[in-house]
Amino acid sequence: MRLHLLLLLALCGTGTTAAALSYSLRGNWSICNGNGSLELPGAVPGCVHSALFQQGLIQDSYYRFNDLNYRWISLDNWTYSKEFKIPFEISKWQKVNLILEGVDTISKILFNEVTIGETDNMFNRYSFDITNVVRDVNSIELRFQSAVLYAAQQSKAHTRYPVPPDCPPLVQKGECHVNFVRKEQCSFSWDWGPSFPTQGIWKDVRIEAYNICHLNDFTFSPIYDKSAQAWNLEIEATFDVVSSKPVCGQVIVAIPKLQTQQMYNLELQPGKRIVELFLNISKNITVETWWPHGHGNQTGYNMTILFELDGGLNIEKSAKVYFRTVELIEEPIKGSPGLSFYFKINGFPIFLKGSNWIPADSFQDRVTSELLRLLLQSVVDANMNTLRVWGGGIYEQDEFYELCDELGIMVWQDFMFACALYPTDQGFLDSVRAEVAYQIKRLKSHPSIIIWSGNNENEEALMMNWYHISITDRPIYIKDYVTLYVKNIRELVLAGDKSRPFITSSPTNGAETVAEGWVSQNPNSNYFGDVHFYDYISDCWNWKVFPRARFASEYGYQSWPSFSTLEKVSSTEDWSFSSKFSLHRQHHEGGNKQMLYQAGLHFKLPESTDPLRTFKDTIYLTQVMQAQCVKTETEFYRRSRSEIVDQQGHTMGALYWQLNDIWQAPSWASLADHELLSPTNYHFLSSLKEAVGLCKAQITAIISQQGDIFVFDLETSAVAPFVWLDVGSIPGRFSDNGFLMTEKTRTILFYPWEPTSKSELEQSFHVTSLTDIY
Ligand code: BMA
Repeated sequence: MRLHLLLLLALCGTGTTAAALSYSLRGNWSICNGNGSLELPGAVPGCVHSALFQQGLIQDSYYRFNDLNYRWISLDNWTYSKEFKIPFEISKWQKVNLILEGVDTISKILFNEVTIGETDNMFNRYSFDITNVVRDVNSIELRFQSAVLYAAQQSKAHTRYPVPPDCPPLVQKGECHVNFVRKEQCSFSWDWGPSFPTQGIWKDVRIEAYNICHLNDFTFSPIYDKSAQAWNLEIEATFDVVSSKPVCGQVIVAIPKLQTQQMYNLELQPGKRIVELFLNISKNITVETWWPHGHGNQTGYNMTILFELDGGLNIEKSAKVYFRTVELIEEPIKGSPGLSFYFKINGFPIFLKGSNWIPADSFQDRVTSELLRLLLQSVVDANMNTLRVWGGGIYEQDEFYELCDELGIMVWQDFMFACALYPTDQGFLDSVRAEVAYQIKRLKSHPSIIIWSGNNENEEALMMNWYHISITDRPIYIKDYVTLYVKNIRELVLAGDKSRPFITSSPTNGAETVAEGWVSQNPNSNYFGDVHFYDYISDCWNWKVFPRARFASEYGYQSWPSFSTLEKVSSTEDWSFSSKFSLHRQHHEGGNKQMLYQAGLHFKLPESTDPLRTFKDTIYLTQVMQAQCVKTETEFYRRSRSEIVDQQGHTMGALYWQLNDIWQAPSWASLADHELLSPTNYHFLSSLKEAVGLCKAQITAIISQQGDIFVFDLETSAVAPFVWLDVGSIPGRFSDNGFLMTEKTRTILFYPWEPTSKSELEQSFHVTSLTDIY
């Protein structure tokens, strides 16, 4: 057995005490289903689906129709258990806690056969006192209840009035009542995603033992004092003091690069204690601020905090501190009614250009550091500076935000509520309050997060009456809305984090929403706040159809993923646009028809005699259509920054829907299987279907290697629009793609993300241009 024993603090010098020991319960556990007919090993962190797959008991869940075939997994009630010996003398410790960083979702926890607690929120962190039940040899059991069954029970128990929507649209093939459970909302299906309501322990589990006192967590917020023209740092440390007497000592906070060191005296009374420290940085020292990508550096400073307490107890922590200010500016605009809606970073107005982020996989244990880094690096490589972490997914893992800090990606952080109304009974609110307080603490020290937003589209759902609520019943739902997002979530944000703005919803009218009692008649107004805009009927080459809004936080068009992506999860009979598979993977009503309609406005639709060729060409054309539509719309928003036309304009943000995909299916994503659409610009004087003189372009490539990079020297026999270079499943990025080739030769670079060879690339290489289907 591998011991995961971590000595948190070094024993240094005579009389120095180890403050705490931590023993991780990561690794192998046993899993069994409700009636005991299935027993298997499973990894923690992980989930039942992944364990079944790893044992060869199920196929890849994303293959063909397996989302339906494997529905039984999430309808069963599974148990995770483990027996273990603690590799240190447990009786020597005054307090022992079981810490669960993430449990998915509904479970009862037994420790040495004693029930020690329950969980009902995958976004919360749980800590249970096990001092009186822990022994040297222990057993632990998490008895899960299916989140789908739990959600149904909760909805049924809510008898006073319904809380819609009951179920997702049939086309999504999902589960019902997700709004009654604090779990990733899109795990019950979405209009781009499958239904995989996982069960399991999705984050770290450990045992923590300590004497005297323990530092539970610490946070910090840099605050700029305008009048003194100096930076300060507010530090907050939370302690559990288990000593029966007060614990005294001192704290030393140091930021060497800023020549800053400060010492404070400390007296901690027994019990849970919060220590607040205020660090002044001399105004004579130049502090380099953190800037978004494209606007400056992301300078950070190493800080250490050393608590030297009675009895030789030393607790030392270190962190990277970044300094930046953020303001949301809502002020009158000359020549336009309403208010502006834009962000100033370090006092400088910045256009937010980027996209919306969804969970990178249905099974979070498959989301690796490498995947996050590749996706986020692609964001900056494409010259984006912002991602919106959308409210139907998850609060992302720490590494996501650390990378955003490092890369200069601004994060618009939703709280995890989306496209639904929510209950507000006390149990639900208590769970949400714990979740929100915890997430604020966990995330507030990241400079990348520039705004908190209460939910995704719930103000709009309510006020545009998506669920056909009678006008007489509406006040009940407005009251619930205000209770949840204003009286609870907003209150917690204001108390826990003064360093960034909060809005109740997206889209919202900002200050106007507040003035109208927290719900606006039309939350999607062009004159206030942000908008979400989707139109699949109008011609997307006509920029006049787009709203000249203050801030477009969602807009987009669907396309199909590349054939090489689909090939892995389908079989030959699936390879046509009208196959059962193609209909099954499309979760947006009418989506496949909408794509062909939009493509048909400017392109000839593929009609090869070879059905596979037609399928591949159709996929390609949906991507070309999507690229053109998103380009036209994005350029419109960028132009609208400096214009007021018909009293509308001053757009200061364009975040298209959506950056990434959760599985291989049609969606609004333009970054899937690690490919990146090009930012290159060009203008067509007519629809391509009317262009005359286009003839079939023979495009060849000579591939050579230069260090880690591959050079593709292309040559074409004719003008070729939308040249698409494809290297199958070899992950990497082309320096340009989807481009118009008017010149005879062109050199494109390929940056592989994993080691590959020239011959592998030559074998996988495939090039398509519009002339192939004309
Ligand atoms: C918005 C988003 C998502 C959805 C997208 C495309 O409503 O917030 O809920 O996936 O549009 O329909």
